[in-house]
Amino acid sequence: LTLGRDMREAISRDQIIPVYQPKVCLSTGQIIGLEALARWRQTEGDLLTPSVFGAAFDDPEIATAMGKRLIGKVASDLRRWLDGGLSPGRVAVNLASAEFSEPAMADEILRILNLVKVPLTHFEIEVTESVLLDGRSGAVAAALMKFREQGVQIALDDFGTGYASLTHLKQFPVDHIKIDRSFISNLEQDAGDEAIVAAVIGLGRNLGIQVTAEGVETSGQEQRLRELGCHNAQGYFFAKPMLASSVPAFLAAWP
Ligand code: G
Ligand code: G
Ligand code: NA
Ligand code: MN
Repeated sequence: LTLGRDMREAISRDQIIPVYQPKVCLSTGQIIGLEALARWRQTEGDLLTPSVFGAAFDDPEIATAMGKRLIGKVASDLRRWLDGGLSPGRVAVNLASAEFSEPAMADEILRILNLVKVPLTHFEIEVTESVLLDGRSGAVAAALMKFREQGVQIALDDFGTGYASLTHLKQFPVDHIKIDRSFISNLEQDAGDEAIVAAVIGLGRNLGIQVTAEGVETSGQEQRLRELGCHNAQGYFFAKPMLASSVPAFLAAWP
């Protein structure tokens, strides 16, 4: 309850902002996109992570309000970067289950994205498997189809930690799979983790779905993932999430 009040206030004061973490193509080394992650910037300048306010994503009204604000900022950041001649690739935004409870959500988000006149193919939506499972799956599938018809791609996040993942790949329009970082951290030491990662990469390749490894922290992990044929990777090894103001210099300096 206190969190709800605090978050409404944070939203109205425009304190919910995106930070951006790059995604890298493992075969070319190029930046293929950025994931936007929500942060709460308090008056003192501290950036709080969703470990403090993430519960607010469970409340349909607050989650929707935060999501729209964030997406508006993401869209205008992208507009500015493109105008500056930068190539940030596709920018992904996370959507929580609660945000799908509002029937007009997809149309509203598409409207916000269209305001900046950036082709919708520059955007991506990330949802976890739990979003697909929560009893609103018909509404979720309809919303995802609507995004995809407009060129927005869909990523299935934290893949491998949910249930019935393989059915989801048939039932929902999925362009990307993101392998949960719990399978990556011991990739080089744990043969079981490596087998799972290799299987997911094979699945993606056979289904024509791009696979991204999350939470890559070492060059050894990056190398192994490349050998296994993983398309893309994201993690502290490449870059930590950064403020929008740091993105241009980062992109310019990237080899
Ligand atoms: O950086 P990290 O602490 O950002 O994120 C923690 C968790 O919060 C992750 O599971 C991430 O997907 C989720 N998260 C981060 N930003 C958003 C957002 O804007 N919307 C939703 N729904 N979840 C987010
Ligand atoms: O659930 P989702 O995958 O959206 O959340 C991504 C979370 O993982 C965010 O909290 C982000 O800050 C964090 N993260 C990103 N890269 C790394 C990494 O290399 N190591 C660890 N431990 N966390 C990471
Ligand atoms: Na995500
Ligand atoms: Mn994830």
